Amino acid sequence: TSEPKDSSGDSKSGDKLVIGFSQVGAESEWRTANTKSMQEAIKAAGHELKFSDAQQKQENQIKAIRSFIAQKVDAIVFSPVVETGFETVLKEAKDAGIPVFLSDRAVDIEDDSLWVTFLGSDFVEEGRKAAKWLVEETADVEGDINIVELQGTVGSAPAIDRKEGFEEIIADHPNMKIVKSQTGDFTRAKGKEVMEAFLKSDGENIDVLYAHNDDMAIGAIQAIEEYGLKPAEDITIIGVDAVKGAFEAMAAGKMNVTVECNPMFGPQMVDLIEAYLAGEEIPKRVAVEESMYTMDQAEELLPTREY
Ligand code: GYE
Repeated sequence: TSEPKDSSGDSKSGDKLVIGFSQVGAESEWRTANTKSMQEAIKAAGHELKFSDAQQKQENQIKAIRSFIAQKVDAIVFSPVVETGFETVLKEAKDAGIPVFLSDRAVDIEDDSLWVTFLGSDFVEEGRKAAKWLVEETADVEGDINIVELQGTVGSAPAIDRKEGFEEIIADHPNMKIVKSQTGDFTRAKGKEVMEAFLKSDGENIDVLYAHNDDMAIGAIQAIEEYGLKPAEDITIIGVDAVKGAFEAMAAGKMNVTVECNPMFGPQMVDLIEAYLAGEEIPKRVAVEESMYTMDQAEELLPTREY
């Protein structure tokens, strides 16, 4: 446990916490930046981190959480790979009196007493932003706009929500159609592979790629070039995350836009954990702040990007 904070918000006590962090994996640039942010923030605050990489597998996360419970950690930070199926293990943590802080991704569980708070982005809003950009960009286009979609990990909060937000906006534009949609599991390799299949079946009729993250967009850009088309010209490329790789692709004229999803919330998470353990009231939902960036801003902003 930690002592109350002073008015500056800094922890007065040197109390060292043991924090278990069950991370999703290392599937994307976003994820590695998020891991680094969390590791650095926990270290800087003088706490001990027990880190577990689940390699995008739910069973690994369940094992990791059980091991954190057995080790009697002070708090668990948990980034659930998918939304469902964690009820039992979260109940075990609650019964052991160990608070769970949801990081980045939400769970779809009715009993919200199983976690303290959810700190992460609004993925539905990110999907809306992507679609709104496309609506504006294609305002003058007559006729159908054929969109292919690379979804994130099946059953994950960002894949479900980014699809929902995007579809909500294009629903008002009957000329916009998602003609193909498949998961690329948030990785470059899978993004490339699935885009190759999309191109092979109907390459000349694809107008837009909406990728649920930049890594898949970057993999797809490679597939488009190998197929003999020009990314960002022949096919409009929309990504999410705003990682460096996207800024590089935009600066090279190969990607049109990326919606920001900020992974650098390690310090915010540490603050929440300390505040909670000091007896403060914590909101059930804490949002991360973010924006969006287009090709024309890429060169100027690239050197300033933290991830
Ligand atoms: O967008 C993607 C990563 O959960 C917000 O997971 C995160 C997503 C992120 O693999 O790149």
